[in-house]
Parts: sequence; structure tokens; C-alpha cells
Amino acid sequence: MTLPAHQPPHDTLIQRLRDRLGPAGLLTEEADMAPFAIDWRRLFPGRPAGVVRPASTAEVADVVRLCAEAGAALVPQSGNTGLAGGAVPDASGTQVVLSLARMSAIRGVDPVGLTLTAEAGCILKVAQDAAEAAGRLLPVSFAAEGSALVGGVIATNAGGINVVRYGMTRGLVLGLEVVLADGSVVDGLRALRKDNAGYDWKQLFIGTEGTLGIVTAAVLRLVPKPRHSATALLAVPDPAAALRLFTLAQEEIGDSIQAFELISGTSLGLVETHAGLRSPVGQAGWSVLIEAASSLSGLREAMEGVLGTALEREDALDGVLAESGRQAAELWALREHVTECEAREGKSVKHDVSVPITAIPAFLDEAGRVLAAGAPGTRVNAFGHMGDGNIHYNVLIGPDHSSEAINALVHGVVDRYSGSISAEHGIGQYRVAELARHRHPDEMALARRIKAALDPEGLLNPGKVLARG
Ligand code: 2HG
Ligand code: ZN
Repeated sequence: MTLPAHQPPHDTLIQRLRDRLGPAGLLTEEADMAPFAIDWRRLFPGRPAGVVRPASTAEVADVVRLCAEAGAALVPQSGNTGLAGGAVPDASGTQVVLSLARMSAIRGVDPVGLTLTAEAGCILKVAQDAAEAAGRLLPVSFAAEGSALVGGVIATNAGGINVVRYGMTRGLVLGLEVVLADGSVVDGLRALRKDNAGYDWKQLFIGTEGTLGIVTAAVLRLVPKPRHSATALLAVPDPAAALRLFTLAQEEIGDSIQAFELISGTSLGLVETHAGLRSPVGQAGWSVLIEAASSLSGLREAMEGVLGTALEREDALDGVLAESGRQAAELWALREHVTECEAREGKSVKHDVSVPITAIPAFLDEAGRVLAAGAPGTRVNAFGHMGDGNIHYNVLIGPDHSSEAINALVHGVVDRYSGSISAEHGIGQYRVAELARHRHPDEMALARRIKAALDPEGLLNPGKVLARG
């Protein structure tokens, strides 16, 4: 499939969009469009032809139809908190950014049926709070939850810290409303646990980054809110010990583990330097942050047992079990500041990889050796969701290092462990070439057939996930 080159939207389209949306719904001044033109890390600058801000599904549908008629490309944007440049336009000045931020309503919470229905522009934290107010838990959580929007969470199939227990976003979406490339609306906002009636088409729009359709609303699955939680930070000698600790924790409190995070000494060093936060456990090469939650009593004692055994076996060198919610939040702050502090340290090349959990120690070891040999002078900032096999293997670089060369070195090791080059951040524009290099041509060909079927003119988020043409 060859995707067509797009023309700059002519004045007629801009006028039509203005007529349909009113002044609040369309931005065309450079200064007003600036926040929508670039990602938060300022790595992927673009130039939009306009920014549309529809306030309803009907308005989204009309915008998509008007743009399709004019042959103008659309770039859906949610909270713009992504790390792969998936939500920003290219530099051509021809693409229209479609911000979902004004569609922010929570349409309902059903605490018995355990569902929450929200529009795409609802801030994730607002949805979490609505679930909490009803005594339930919306178990998608990550550092950017205060600005990420539900639509983007779905469009990127976001992961985060609770995947080890509740799975990825995909598993939490029960129903979806989408606008297709021709402007038609498909309403699949069913709140059913079981629904095997025909194709599960909503999966086409989850994790495909707005390249196949635009998510406008969703029914999300909630879970009962555990009454007790226990949070511990442990210093471990190396990743192999962290893996043994994971096995122990699974055996002892496996059904309550909500998060199992691995943090390198380098990551904690960055957090200390740039955020002034210090780990309360003795300095070791690596640390593990475990959170367990349950409504049954005895959780704290069980967690103490895990800590005791780990210390006895010398898989942990030191450890602290939070005494209060406040102390637990302090432990989490160490983990949640890593991304921000990495950015303050300087330039880095991000890798969001996954390998089988048991391969994590060998992967870290081999990637370290490959980088030391192939890119001397770099430093590794590795941390992530060990319980999911997902490591953010970020490489701090100097001015002479090439990000493509470093990607190739790290992803080469990922391939050797049959891993994935994107575990939870998506492909965006950042990993388009790497995806094509690392996925089998048959899988890429199938992806192109799906794209051609749903977006034959190539107007939805062109150049993201799949290369143009
Ligand atoms: C996290 O786990 C996020 O904190 C960001 O996925 C990871 O900064 C990163 O590379
Ligand atoms: Zn992550």
C-alpha cells in the first residue's frame, strides 16, 4: 500500500471546521498551537495546520468526515505524555491535531457491575478517583496519571506498575466507542464481562495509537479495592537475587503482589542528585520495590516473612517495610522520579523492552557488556516492571553517540532473548524503523492489510506505528 502525500488543508477546510466547532473548538494561531505541536520531552517537534478540540463524539465524527473530504491527515492527541512521539504532528504543516481533552466526562460508575464509563479526554487520575469514591479500584497506574487521558491510555494499551496483577489496559476495556476514518461512529459501549458475539473488534483500536480509528469513550473494568496494603523496598545484590526474591514473593504472597519493580543503583543515584530523595535502605547495586494488597488480614505479617527469608538467604541485603501510607508514598516517590531525573541528567536513549522474566538477569548482563564494547562512554539507567519482564533500559549518552546505533545494540540483545522492543510505550514515530526491523515481515504485511482496510487513504496518524508508503 502506498500512502498518498497530503496537501496542506486549504482555507475552505479550516473555515468548515470553524463553522462546525465554533471558536473554542479550533486553534490556528502558532502560539495557541505550540503545546500541541511537540511532545513533553521536546524530542519530536512538529507543525500542525490547526488544532481541533471537539467537545462531543458527534463533533469528532464531523471533524473526521470534513478532514477526510479534504484529504487532510489527522493526529489524535490525548494528554501528550507519551514517550514515543505518537501524538504529535509531523513538520509539514499539513496535519490537523485532534485534541480529545474537552471530552472529559465520566458517564457513569457501576460499583456492583464493577465498571466505569468515561470519555476519551477524562484524566486518568480523575477516573481513578471516581472509582475510589465508589469504593472500587481502576487498576491502571503510572507516573503520568495526573495528565494522561483515558483515550491515550487505551490507544497506547498503557502498562504501568500494576500490570503484574491486573494485566495491561487491553484487559480492562470492556466496551469502546470509536470514530472510523470516514467519520462513522461505532458504538460498542457494552459493559459486559462476557461477550463472544462475533469479532472482538475493539482490540483493533487498543494499542494501535490512533492509526485505525479514534477512541471517543470506553467502559473500563474496575476491581474490588483491597483493604490492606504493604509496601517494601529491599536492597538486593544483583538482578539474579531480585529474580529469586520474585519467586519467593510469588510462592508466599503471589495472589497479593500488585507491583514488583526493579531499580538500579544508577536510577536511585539520579533521583538523589536531581530530586534530593534518598533511599532508606543500604546502598546496593539494585533495589526492589514490592507492593502487595489484599482485603484479607495478615498481609503485613506475610510481607515481613518474605523480607525475613530474603535477608536470611542473602537475596536481600537490607530492607524496609513502610509503617504508614505516607512512608509507602515516599518509597514510591523514589521510583516515580526516575524518568524526570533521567531527563534532568541529560540526553538519553530510551528502550522499553520485555524479555521472559527468567531471562532478565542474563539480558541485563549481556546488554551491559554489548554497550560497554560497542558504545563506550555511555551509562545505563535501567529500571522497570520486573514482574512483567519489562525493563526500561535507558542509556545516558554524550554528544558523539548515535541513538540508532545504541538502539541496534540493545535491541539485538532483546532479539537474542526472544523479547519485544516495545513492552508498554508503543511505537509512535520513535520506533517505526525498529519495529519493521524486528517484527517478522509476515506480521508487518498483516498490519498493513489491516491499516489499508480501515484507513484506505492513510489519513489517521500517518507515519506512526507503520512507515508511510
Ligand atoms: C515508567 O515505568 C515509565 O516509569 C517511564 O514507563 C519509563 O522513563 C521511562 O523510560
Ligand atoms: Zn514503565
